[in-house]
Amino acid sequence: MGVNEHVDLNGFVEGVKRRNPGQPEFVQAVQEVAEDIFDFMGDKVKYHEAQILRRIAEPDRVVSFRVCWADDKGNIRVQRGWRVQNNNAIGPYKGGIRFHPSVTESVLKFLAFEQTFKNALTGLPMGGGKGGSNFNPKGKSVNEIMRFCQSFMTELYRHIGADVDVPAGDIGVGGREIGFMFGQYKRITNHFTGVLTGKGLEWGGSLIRTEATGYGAVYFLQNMLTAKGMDVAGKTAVISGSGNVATHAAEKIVQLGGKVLTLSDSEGFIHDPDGISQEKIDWVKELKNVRRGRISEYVNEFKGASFHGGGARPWGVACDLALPCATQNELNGEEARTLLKNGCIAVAEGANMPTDLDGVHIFKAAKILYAPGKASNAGGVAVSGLEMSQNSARMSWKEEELQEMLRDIMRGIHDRCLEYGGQGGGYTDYVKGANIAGFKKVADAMLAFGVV
Ligand code: NDP
Ligand code: 2IT
Repeated sequence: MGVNEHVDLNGFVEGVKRRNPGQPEFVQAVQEVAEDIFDFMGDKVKYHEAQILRRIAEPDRVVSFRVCWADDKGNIRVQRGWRVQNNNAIGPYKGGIRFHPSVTESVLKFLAFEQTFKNALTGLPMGGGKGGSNFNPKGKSVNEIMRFCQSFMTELYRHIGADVDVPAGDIGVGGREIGFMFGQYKRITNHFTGVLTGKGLEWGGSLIRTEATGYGAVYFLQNMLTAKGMDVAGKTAVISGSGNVATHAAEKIVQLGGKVLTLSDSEGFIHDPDGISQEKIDWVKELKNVRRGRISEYVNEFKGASFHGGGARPWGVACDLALPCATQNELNGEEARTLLKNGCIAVAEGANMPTDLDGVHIFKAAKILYAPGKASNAGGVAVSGLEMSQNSARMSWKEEELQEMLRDIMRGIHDRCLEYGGQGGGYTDYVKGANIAGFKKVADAMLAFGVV
């Protein structure tokens, strides 16, 4: 027996806090996973002795770098960039890039940690990573965005590669930014490889990557409802966010006969009691992707809708289904209680860690259908994995084939959650199921490699 057998959950979490001062998001993500993993490890001495969870919670490396660029007035601006390479036990590091003023090392470390479990759950060979910058794209000209992306890639390129680390989009990084970064990577290295995913269809991108996260989250929700003999049709849904994930989740809910009541951004939420139809969703996509406007503008276009400002969140609107699709910690314990009180039966997270730890405990205690982001938002990275396969084989799958693969992968993740999260009496703890299934795959690979 080794010296580590007596470390318990509290001791472990205290150690994580001590080693990561000032990184609350990272500690939160590790604690949430550790609560389930310690339970699972119980008498499984091999994981304790090999310190597997401790090793997964210590990134392989964190690269931090300066990003300088000149704004349109000629002022020199200085930002910080990072790439967190958390774990590559089962495949090259894989995960998005986020440009948002709220980005810190703690945020990217939590995202790279979560990504490690999420990517394992997809069944595809991808490790976990995440990157980004505290750069704020809002209000910047296209030329400023381009210069920033080029400067960011001028350092990042030396840390990534098709078999090393494959970034993609996340908050503030969509097709336009991936284009600027891919262009700069190619210019520096002269290599046309699948080094980024979320690429344009003309230059190596995959069909349905844009839709995959939001659609996948609703497929997961549908799987949870079906397991209980229910359906999306006729149900009301409250969605936060109005970006890539939120608009495509809304689209799929509408396609399946549900009614979407809200969307939001960092300034507040809109409530449309008539339902946000496909036509209205298309208008929001244009607002966000082309005009780069704010969700508050919705009420000028569609009468009957109201805007609730001051950063208000939509969780007080009564609904059957809730899909947080904006950002981390956007749904707290009190809001979780409000959702339950108003009759919400299912929550599927499109964002990463949108529910804080209190909220997670409340949903678990209420035994509702609750899917954590690492399970329900994995459709995006899964189709990124399929984009990597297509790039390696230098071919493209058809849309119907990819749609079926995405549905199949989300079904597979749901099955894995059932396998490890079934609690008897018909209740599935999807958080526990996702944590254990993701952990087991990565942990067993790490055991095979010895002490590295
Ligand atoms: P987008 O940039 O397309 O949209 C982000 C949306 O969230 C915007 O409406 C934005 O509002 C809002 N938002 C961002 N930060 C905050 C904040 N601090 N407070 C309130 N609202 C905020 O990003 P995505 O849709 O791609 O990402 C949304 C979430 O989904 C993130 O958690 C991301 O990590 C996760 N995710 C994304 C995947 C993908 O494939 N894109 C895959 C899996 C998960 P505003 O414009 O005001 O900032
Ligand atoms: O959080 C995520 O899974 C993403 N932002 C997508 C990552 C990817 O590599 O497609």
